[in-house]
Amino acid sequence: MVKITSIRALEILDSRGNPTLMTKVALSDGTTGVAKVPSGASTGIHEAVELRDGGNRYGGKGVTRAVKNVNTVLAKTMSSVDPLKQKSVDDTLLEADPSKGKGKLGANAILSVSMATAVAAASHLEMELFEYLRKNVISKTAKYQLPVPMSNVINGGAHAGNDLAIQEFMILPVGAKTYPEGVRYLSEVYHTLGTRMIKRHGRMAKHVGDEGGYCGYGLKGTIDAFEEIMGAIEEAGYTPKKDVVLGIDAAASGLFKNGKYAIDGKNLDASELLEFYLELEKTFPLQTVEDPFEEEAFADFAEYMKKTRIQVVTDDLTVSNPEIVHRAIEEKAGNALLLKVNQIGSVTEAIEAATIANKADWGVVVSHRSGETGDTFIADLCVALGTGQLKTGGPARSDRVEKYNRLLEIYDVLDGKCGYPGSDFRTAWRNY
Ligand code: 2PG
Ligand code: MG
Repeated sequence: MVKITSIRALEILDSRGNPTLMTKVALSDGTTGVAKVPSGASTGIHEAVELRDGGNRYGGKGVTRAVKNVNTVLAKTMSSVDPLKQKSVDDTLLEADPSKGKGKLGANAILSVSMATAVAAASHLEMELFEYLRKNVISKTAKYQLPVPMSNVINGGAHAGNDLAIQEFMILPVGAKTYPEGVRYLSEVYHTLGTRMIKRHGRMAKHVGDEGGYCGYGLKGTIDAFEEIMGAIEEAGYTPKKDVVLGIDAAASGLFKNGKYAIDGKNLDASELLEFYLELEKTFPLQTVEDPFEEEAFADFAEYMKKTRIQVVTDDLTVSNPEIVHRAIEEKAGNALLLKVNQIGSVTEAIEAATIANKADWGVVVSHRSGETGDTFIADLCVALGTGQLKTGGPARSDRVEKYNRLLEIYDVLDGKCGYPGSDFRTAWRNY
Protein backbone atom coordinates (compact mmCIF):
# COMPACT_ATOMS: atom_id res chain seq x y z
CA MET A 1 0.00 0.00 0.00
CA VAL A 2 1.24 3.45 -0.88
CA LYS A 3 1.86 5.66 2.17
CA ILE A 4 2.22 9.31 3.00
CA THR A 5 5.92 9.80 3.72
CA SER A 6 5.99 13.53 4.34
CA ILE A 7 3.76 16.57 4.61
CA ARG A 8 5.41 19.94 4.47
CA ALA A 9 3.75 23.36 4.53
CA LEU A 10 5.23 26.81 4.08
CA GLU A 11 4.01 30.36 4.17
CA ILE A 12 3.56 31.93 0.70
CA LEU A 13 1.67 34.98 -0.62
CA ASP A 14 -1.76 35.14 -2.23
CA SER A 15 -2.88 37.46 -5.05
CA ARG A 16 -3.38 40.35 -2.62
CA GLY A 17 0.07 39.90 -1.15
CA ASN A 18 -1.24 38.35 2.06
CA PRO A 19 0.23 35.19 3.55
CA THR A 20 -1.36 31.83 2.89
CA LEU A 21 -0.25 28.18 2.94
CA MET A 22 1.32 25.99 0.33
CA THR A 23 1.44 22.34 1.34
CA LYS A 24 3.20 19.43 -0.31
CA VAL A 25 2.25 15.83 0.36
CA ALA A 26 4.78 13.18 -0.69
CA LEU A 27 3.95 9.50 -1.13
CA SER A 28 6.13 6.43 -0.73
CA ASP A 29 6.42 5.89 -4.50
CA GLY A 30 7.91 9.36 -4.91
CA THR A 31 4.79 11.07 -6.28
CA THR A 32 3.75 14.36 -4.73
CA GLY A 33 0.78 16.71 -4.57
CA VAL A 34 0.82 20.45 -3.91
CA ALA A 35 -2.04 22.73 -2.84
CA LYS A 36 -2.25 26.44 -2.14
CA VAL A 37 -5.08 27.85 -0.05
CA PRO A 38 -7.26 30.84 -1.11
CA SER A 39 -8.70 33.54 1.15
CA GLY A 40 -11.81 35.74 0.98
CA ALA A 41 -12.44 39.44 1.68
CA SER A 42 -16.23 39.41 1.93
CA THR A 43 -16.30 36.42 4.23
CA GLY A 44 -19.44 34.98 5.81
CA ILE A 45 -19.62 34.93 9.60
CA HIS A 46 -20.23 31.17 9.67
CA GLU A 47 -17.24 30.26 7.49
CA ALA A 48 -14.56 27.86 8.70
CA VAL A 49 -11.80 29.69 10.56
CA GLU A 50 -8.57 30.80 8.90
CA LEU A 51 -5.86 30.57 11.53
CA ARG A 52 -3.74 33.74 11.43
CA ASP A 53 -0.92 34.71 13.75
CA GLY A 54 -1.99 38.18 14.90
CA GLY A 55 0.67 40.59 16.15
CA ASN A 56 2.66 42.91 13.90
CA ARG A 57 4.17 40.56 11.40
CA TYR A 58 2.35 40.84 8.03
CA GLY A 59 -0.17 43.08 9.79
CA GLY A 60 -1.30 40.11 11.88
CA LYS A 61 -2.05 38.01 8.81
CA GLY A 62 0.89 35.61 9.04
CA VAL A 63 0.11 31.90 8.94
CA THR A 64 3.14 30.45 10.72
CA ARG A 65 0.95 28.83 13.37
CA ALA A 66 -1.13 27.10 10.69
CA VAL A 67 2.08 26.04 8.91
CA LYS A 68 3.42 24.60 12.14
CA ASN A 69 0.18 22.70 12.73
CA VAL A 70 0.57 21.04 9.33
CA ASN A 71 4.22 20.22 9.82
CA THR A 72 3.81 18.78 13.30
CA VAL A 73 0.33 17.58 14.39
CA LEU A 74 -1.13 16.86 10.97
CA ALA A 75 2.02 15.36 9.44
CA LYS A 76 2.17 12.93 12.34
CA THR A 77 -1.55 12.06 12.35
CA MET A 78 -1.66 11.49 8.62
CA SER A 79 1.30 9.13 8.39
CA SER A 80 -0.90 6.06 8.86
CA VAL A 81 -3.76 7.11 6.58
CA ASP A 82 -4.39 5.61 3.13
CA PRO A 83 -3.93 8.61 0.78
CA LEU A 84 -6.10 6.93 -1.86
CA LYS A 85 -9.17 7.08 0.40
CA GLN A 86 -10.10 10.75 0.47
CA LYS A 87 -12.99 10.17 2.87
CA SER A 88 -10.70 8.65 5.52
CA VAL A 89 -8.08 11.32 4.81
CA ASP A 90 -10.66 13.99 5.61
CA ASP A 91 -12.22 12.10 8.52
CA THR A 92 -8.77 11.89 10.10
CA LEU A 93 -8.20 15.61 9.54
CA LEU A 94 -11.55 16.44 11.13
CA GLU A 95 -10.81 14.21 14.09
CA ALA A 96 -7.53 16.04 14.60
CA ASP A 97 -9.53 19.25 14.98
CA PRO A 98 -13.11 18.64 16.08
CA SER A 99 -13.56 22.31 17.08
CA LYS A 100 -16.36 24.29 15.45
CA GLY A 101 -15.04 25.90 12.30
CA LYS A 102 -11.69 24.05 12.58
CA GLY A 103 -10.27 26.99 14.48
CA LYS A 104 -7.87 25.00 16.63
CA LEU A 105 -5.53 23.85 13.88
CA GLY A 106 -6.96 26.22 11.26
CA ALA A 107 -9.26 25.40 8.35
CA ASN A 108 -6.51 26.78 6.10
CA ALA A 109 -4.06 24.19 7.50
CA ILE A 110 -6.56 21.34 7.21
CA LEU A 111 -7.75 22.23 3.71
CA SER A 112 -4.20 22.43 2.38
CA VAL A 113 -3.55 18.83 3.46
CA SER A 114 -6.94 17.64 2.21
CA MET A 115 -6.38 19.11 -1.27
CA ALA A 116 -2.70 18.21 -1.57
CA THR A 117 -3.42 14.58 -0.64
CA ALA A 118 -6.03 14.33 -3.41
CA VAL A 119 -3.54 15.80 -5.88
CA ALA A 120 -0.87 13.32 -4.76
CA ALA A 121 -3.29 10.38 -5.00
CA ALA A 122 -4.25 11.34 -8.56
CA SER A 123 -0.60 11.62 -9.46
CA HIS A 124 0.17 8.21 -7.89
CA LEU A 125 -2.61 6.61 -9.94
CA GLU A 126 -1.41 8.49 -13.04
CA MET A 127 -4.84 10.05 -13.37
CA GLU A 128 -5.83 13.63 -14.12
CA LEU A 129 -7.09 15.27 -10.92
CA PHE A 130 -10.60 15.80 -12.33
CA GLU A 131 -10.74 12.15 -13.38
CA TYR A 132 -9.55 10.91 -10.00
CA LEU A 133 -12.04 13.10 -8.11
CA ARG A 134 -14.94 12.06 -10.32
CA LYS A 135 -14.30 8.33 -10.54
CA ASN A 136 -12.57 7.53 -7.25
CA VAL A 137 -13.89 10.14 -4.83
CA ILE A 138 -17.35 11.17 -6.08
CA SER A 139 -17.97 7.78 -7.75
CA LYS A 140 -19.63 9.06 -10.87
CA THR A 141 -19.22 7.87 -14.43
CA ALA A 142 -16.77 9.44 -16.80
CA LYS A 143 -19.27 11.57 -18.73
CA TYR A 144 -17.98 15.11 -18.48
CA GLN A 145 -19.25 18.61 -18.96
CA LEU A 146 -17.20 21.77 -18.73
CA PRO A 147 -18.68 24.80 -16.97
CA VAL A 148 -20.16 28.01 -18.26
CA PRO A 149 -17.73 30.57 -16.82
CA MET A 150 -19.28 33.35 -14.76
CA SER A 151 -16.77 36.06 -15.36
CA ASN A 152 -16.57 39.10 -13.16
CA VAL A 153 -15.75 41.94 -15.58
CA ILE A 154 -16.39 44.88 -13.23
CA ASN A 155 -15.35 44.68 -9.57
CA GLY A 156 -17.04 46.68 -6.80
CA GLY A 157 -17.88 46.36 -3.12
CA ALA A 158 -15.06 44.95 -0.99
CA HIS A 159 -13.01 44.07 -4.10
CA ALA A 160 -12.35 47.54 -5.54
CA GLY A 161 -11.89 51.13 -4.45
CA ASN A 162 -14.93 52.64 -6.18
CA ASP A 163 -18.49 53.69 -5.46
CA LEU A 164 -20.13 50.54 -6.81
CA ALA A 165 -22.10 48.82 -4.07
CA ILE A 166 -22.53 45.56 -6.01
CA GLN A 167 -19.39 43.45 -5.59
CA GLU A 168 -19.37 41.57 -8.90
CA PHE A 169 -20.79 42.32 -12.34
CA MET A 170 -20.52 39.12 -14.33
CA ILE A 171 -21.04 37.90 -17.88
CA LEU A 172 -21.94 34.33 -18.86
CA PRO A 173 -21.23 33.24 -22.46
CA VAL A 174 -24.32 31.03 -22.80
CA GLY A 175 -24.53 31.18 -26.60
CA ALA A 176 -21.14 29.52 -27.09
CA LYS A 177 -21.18 25.91 -28.22
CA THR A 178 -18.07 24.83 -26.33
CA TYR A 179 -16.02 25.96 -23.35
CA PRO A 180 -13.12 27.35 -25.44
CA GLU A 181 -15.59 29.34 -27.49
CA GLY A 182 -17.07 30.67 -24.25
CA VAL A 183 -13.65 31.82 -23.11
CA ARG A 184 -13.19 33.67 -26.40
CA TYR A 185 -16.53 35.47 -25.90
CA LEU A 186 -15.39 36.50 -22.41
CA SER A 187 -12.06 37.82 -23.54
CA GLU A 188 -13.52 39.75 -26.48
CA VAL A 189 -16.27 41.37 -24.42
CA TYR A 190 -13.79 42.12 -21.60
CA HIS A 191 -11.38 43.96 -23.91
CA THR A 192 -14.16 45.84 -25.66
CA LEU A 193 -15.47 46.90 -22.26
CA GLY A 194 -12.02 48.14 -21.27
CA THR A 195 -11.62 50.21 -24.42
CA ARG A 196 -15.09 51.73 -24.00
CA MET A 197 -14.49 52.67 -20.39
CA ILE A 198 -11.11 54.23 -21.12
CA LYS A 199 -12.72 56.28 -23.91
CA ARG A 200 -15.39 57.51 -21.53
CA HIS A 201 -13.52 57.89 -18.25
CA GLY A 202 -9.84 58.14 -19.15
CA ARG A 203 -6.90 55.85 -18.49
CA MET A 204 -7.71 55.32 -14.80
CA ALA A 205 -10.51 53.05 -16.03
CA LYS A 206 -7.90 50.56 -17.24
CA HIS A 207 -7.13 49.41 -13.69
CA VAL A 208 -8.50 46.18 -12.33
CA GLY A 209 -9.89 45.12 -8.95
CA ASP A 210 -9.09 42.10 -6.78
CA GLU A 211 -10.68 39.59 -9.16
CA GLY A 212 -9.28 40.80 -12.47
CA GLY A 213 -12.41 42.72 -13.52
CA TYR A 214 -12.16 46.45 -14.27
CA CYS A 215 -12.16 48.66 -11.20
CA GLY A 216 -15.19 50.58 -12.43
CA TYR A 217 -13.51 53.98 -12.30
CA GLY A 218 -16.02 56.71 -13.16
CA LEU A 219 -19.09 54.48 -13.11
CA LYS A 220 -22.00 56.07 -11.30
CA GLY A 221 -23.80 52.98 -10.03
CA THR A 222 -25.41 49.64 -10.80
CA ILE A 223 -27.41 50.71 -13.87
CA ASP A 224 -24.44 52.57 -15.33
CA ALA A 225 -22.27 49.43 -14.97
CA PHE A 226 -24.95 47.24 -16.57
CA GLU A 227 -25.34 49.66 -19.49
CA GLU A 228 -21.59 49.71 -20.10
CA ILE A 229 -21.46 45.91 -20.16
CA MET A 230 -24.48 45.71 -22.48
CA GLY A 231 -22.81 48.18 -24.82
CA ALA A 232 -19.59 46.12 -24.78
CA ILE A 233 -21.44 42.88 -25.54
CA GLU A 234 -23.04 44.46 -28.62
CA GLU A 235 -19.91 46.27 -29.74
CA ALA A 236 -17.98 43.00 -29.55
CA GLY A 237 -20.50 41.55 -32.01
CA TYR A 238 -22.63 39.49 -29.65
CA THR A 239 -26.34 39.55 -28.92
CA PRO A 240 -27.22 40.09 -25.26
CA LYS A 241 -29.44 37.34 -23.87
CA LYS A 242 -28.85 34.98 -26.81
CA ASP A 243 -25.04 34.93 -26.61
CA VAL A 244 -24.21 36.52 -23.30
CA VAL A 245 -26.29 36.99 -20.15
CA LEU A 246 -25.52 38.91 -16.97
CA GLY A 247 -25.04 38.00 -13.34
CA ILE A 248 -24.24 39.79 -10.10
CA ASP A 249 -22.93 38.99 -6.67
CA ALA A 250 -24.47 41.71 -4.50
CA ALA A 251 -22.54 40.38 -1.46
CA ALA A 252 -25.29 42.21 0.40
CA SER A 253 -23.94 41.61 3.90
CA GLY A 254 -21.40 44.30 3.05
CA LEU A 255 -24.19 46.78 2.27
CA PHE A 256 -26.25 46.05 5.36
CA LYS A 257 -26.30 48.47 8.26
CA ASN A 258 -29.02 49.13 10.83
CA GLY A 259 -31.59 47.08 8.93
CA LYS A 260 -31.07 48.85 5.57
CA TYR A 261 -28.99 48.26 2.47
CA ALA A 262 -26.86 51.16 1.22
CA ILE A 263 -26.86 51.03 -2.56
CA ASP A 264 -26.47 53.69 -5.24
CA GLY A 265 -26.89 56.57 -2.82
CA LYS A 266 -30.06 55.13 -1.26
CA ASN A 267 -30.87 53.24 1.91
CA LEU A 268 -33.29 50.47 1.00
CA ASP A 269 -35.15 48.01 3.18
CA ALA A 270 -35.31 44.37 2.07
CA SER A 271 -38.57 44.73 0.14
CA GLU A 272 -37.35 47.84 -1.70
CA LEU A 273 -34.12 46.06 -2.56
CA LEU A 274 -36.12 43.11 -3.87
CA GLU A 275 -38.09 45.47 -6.12
CA PHE A 276 -34.77 46.86 -7.38
CA TYR A 277 -33.57 43.36 -8.36
CA LEU A 278 -36.88 42.58 -10.08
CA GLU A 279 -36.62 45.83 -12.01
CA LEU A 280 -33.06 44.95 -13.09
CA GLU A 281 -34.29 41.55 -14.32
CA LYS A 282 -36.93 43.31 -16.43
CA THR A 283 -34.50 45.78 -17.96
CA PHE A 284 -31.41 43.60 -18.50
CA PRO A 285 -30.77 39.92 -19.32
CA LEU A 286 -29.86 39.33 -15.67
CA GLN A 287 -30.05 35.61 -14.97
CA THR A 288 -28.13 34.95 -11.80
CA VAL A 289 -28.05 36.91 -8.54
CA GLU A 290 -25.83 35.88 -5.64
CA ASP A 291 -26.32 36.97 -2.02
CA PRO A 292 -29.08 39.48 -2.74
CA PHE A 293 -29.63 39.94 1.03
CA GLU A 294 -27.46 39.73 4.12
CA GLU A 295 -26.15 36.45 5.47
CA GLU A 296 -28.91 35.70 8.00
CA ALA A 297 -31.85 36.80 5.83
CA PHE A 298 -33.26 33.36 4.93
CA ALA A 299 -36.81 34.78 4.78
CA ASP A 300 -35.85 37.57 2.36
CA PHE A 301 -34.09 35.09 0.07
CA ALA A 302 -37.24 32.93 0.15
CA GLU A 303 -39.38 35.95 -0.69
CA TYR A 304 -37.19 36.66 -3.72
CA MET A 305 -37.52 33.03 -4.81
CA LYS A 306 -41.31 33.40 -4.85
CA LYS A 307 -41.08 36.33 -7.24
CA THR A 308 -38.38 35.29 -9.67
CA ARG A 309 -37.52 32.53 -12.08
CA ILE A 310 -33.81 33.30 -12.38
CA GLN A 311 -30.95 31.71 -10.47
CA VAL A 312 -30.65 32.86 -6.84
CA VAL A 313 -27.25 31.82 -5.46
CA THR A 314 -26.49 31.47 -1.75
CA ASP A 315 -22.92 32.19 -0.69
CA ASP A 316 -22.51 33.94 2.68
CA LEU A 317 -25.96 32.55 3.56
CA THR A 318 -24.83 28.90 3.32
CA VAL A 319 -20.98 29.12 3.47
CA SER A 320 -20.69 25.68 1.76
CA ASN A 321 -21.70 24.11 5.07
CA PRO A 322 -23.79 20.92 4.61
CA GLU A 323 -25.95 21.69 7.68
CA ILE A 324 -26.75 25.22 6.57
CA VAL A 325 -27.31 24.08 2.98
CA HIS A 326 -30.01 21.74 4.32
CA ARG A 327 -31.66 24.64 6.08
CA ALA A 328 -31.58 26.87 2.98
CA ILE A 329 -33.14 24.09 0.90
CA GLU A 330 -35.86 23.52 3.47
CA GLU A 331 -36.67 27.22 3.64
CA LYS A 332 -36.53 27.57 -0.16
CA ALA A 333 -34.02 30.36 0.25
CA GLY A 334 -32.40 29.95 -3.16
CA ASN A 335 -31.97 27.55 -6.05
CA ALA A 336 -28.19 27.39 -6.38
CA LEU A 337 -25.27 26.99 -4.02
CA LEU A 338 -21.94 28.79 -4.24
CA LEU A 339 -19.29 26.24 -3.38
CA LYS A 340 -15.98 27.42 -1.93
CA VAL A 341 -13.75 24.71 -0.54
CA ASN A 342 -12.11 26.98 2.02
CA GLN A 343 -15.46 28.05 3.50
CA ILE A 344 -15.85 24.55 4.88
CA GLY A 345 -12.25 23.32 4.96
CA SER A 346 -12.08 19.85 3.40
CA VAL A 347 -12.62 18.26 0.01
CA THR A 348 -15.09 15.66 1.31
CA GLU A 349 -17.32 18.20 3.05
CA ALA A 350 -17.34 20.44 -0.04
CA ILE A 351 -18.43 17.49 -2.17
CA GLU A 352 -21.07 16.66 0.43
CA ALA A 353 -22.49 20.20 0.26
CA ALA A 354 -22.64 19.98 -3.54
CA THR A 355 -24.32 16.56 -3.39
CA ILE A 356 -26.99 17.83 -1.00
CA ALA A 357 -27.69 20.74 -3.35
CA ASN A 358 -27.79 18.46 -6.36
CA LYS A 359 -30.29 16.10 -4.71
CA ALA A 360 -32.57 19.05 -4.04
CA ASP A 361 -32.28 20.05 -7.70
CA TRP A 362 -30.28 23.15 -6.88
CA GLY A 363 -27.56 24.39 -9.17
CA VAL A 364 -23.98 24.60 -7.93
CA VAL A 365 -21.42 27.27 -8.81
CA VAL A 366 -17.88 26.23 -7.91
CA SER A 367 -16.06 29.39 -6.87
CA HIS A 368 -12.67 31.00 -6.30
CA ARG A 369 -11.98 33.50 -3.49
CA SER A 370 -11.01 37.12 -4.02
CA GLY A 371 -7.58 36.23 -2.58
CA GLU A 372 -6.24 33.48 -4.82
CA THR A 373 -3.05 31.78 -5.97
CA GLY A 374 -2.16 29.91 -9.15
CA ASP A 375 -3.73 26.77 -7.68
CA THR A 376 -6.24 25.23 -10.12
CA PHE A 377 -7.89 22.64 -7.87
CA ILE A 378 -11.33 24.24 -8.25
CA ALA A 379 -11.26 23.87 -12.05
CA ASP A 380 -10.78 20.11 -11.68
CA LEU A 381 -13.33 19.91 -8.88
CA CYS A 382 -15.91 21.67 -11.03
CA VAL A 383 -15.41 19.20 -13.90
CA ALA A 384 -15.40 16.27 -11.46
CA LEU A 385 -18.72 17.36 -9.97
CA GLY A 386 -20.06 18.28 -13.41
CA THR A 387 -21.86 21.31 -11.99
CA GLY A 388 -21.73 23.29 -15.24
CA GLN A 389 -20.90 26.62 -13.56
CA LEU A 390 -17.63 28.13 -12.36
CA LYS A 391 -16.99 31.58 -10.94
CA THR A 392 -13.36 32.54 -11.20
CA GLY A 393 -13.07 36.25 -11.87
CA GLY A 394 -12.26 38.32 -14.93
CA PRO A 395 -10.30 36.83 -17.81
CA ALA A 396 -7.13 38.62 -16.67
CA ARG A 397 -4.38 38.22 -14.04
CA SER A 398 -2.81 34.81 -13.61
CA ASP A 399 -4.52 34.05 -10.29
CA ARG A 400 -7.80 34.02 -12.29
CA VAL A 401 -6.58 32.98 -15.72
CA GLU A 402 -4.82 29.83 -14.46
CA LYS A 403 -8.26 28.34 -13.77
CA TYR A 404 -9.59 29.27 -17.23
CA ASN A 405 -6.44 27.79 -18.73
CA ARG A 406 -6.64 24.58 -16.74
CA LEU A 407 -10.15 24.08 -18.15
CA LEU A 408 -8.83 24.67 -21.68
CA GLU A 409 -6.25 21.99 -20.92
CA ILE A 410 -8.95 19.63 -19.62
CA TYR A 411 -10.96 20.26 -22.79
CA ASP A 412 -7.90 19.22 -24.76
CA VAL A 413 -7.26 16.14 -22.58
CA LEU A 414 -10.86 15.10 -23.22
CA ASP A 415 -10.37 15.74 -26.92
CA GLY A 416 -13.39 18.04 -26.84
CA LYS A 417 -15.64 15.12 -25.87
CA CYS A 418 -17.51 16.91 -23.11
CA GLY A 419 -20.73 18.86 -22.75
CA TYR A 420 -21.14 22.62 -22.36
CA PRO A 421 -24.46 23.60 -20.79
CA GLY A 422 -24.93 27.04 -22.39
CA SER A 423 -28.21 28.56 -21.20
CA ASP A 424 -29.01 25.44 -19.16
CA PHE A 425 -26.17 26.34 -16.83
CA ARG A 426 -28.23 25.83 -13.68
CA THR A 427 -29.92 22.55 -14.49
CA ALA A 428 -27.72 20.68 -16.99
CA TRP A 429 -25.80 18.88 -14.30
CA ARG A 430 -28.84 16.66 -13.64
CA ASN A 431 -27.57 14.73 -16.67
CA TYR A 432 -24.03 14.49 -15.46
C1 2PG B 1 -17.66 36.01 -3.17
C2 2PG B 1 -16.16 35.86 -3.23
C3 2PG B 1 -15.59 35.42 -4.51
P1 2PG B 1 -14.63 36.71 -1.32
O1 2PG B 1 -18.21 36.79 -2.39
O2 2PG B 1 -18.36 35.27 -3.84
O3 2PG B 1 -15.96 36.18 -5.62
O4 2PG B 1 -15.51 36.95 -2.67
O5 2PG B 1 -13.64 35.66 -1.64
O6 2PG B 1 -14.01 38.04 -1.03
O7 2PG B 1 -15.59 36.27 -0.27
MG1 MG C 1 -20.26 35.92 -2.94
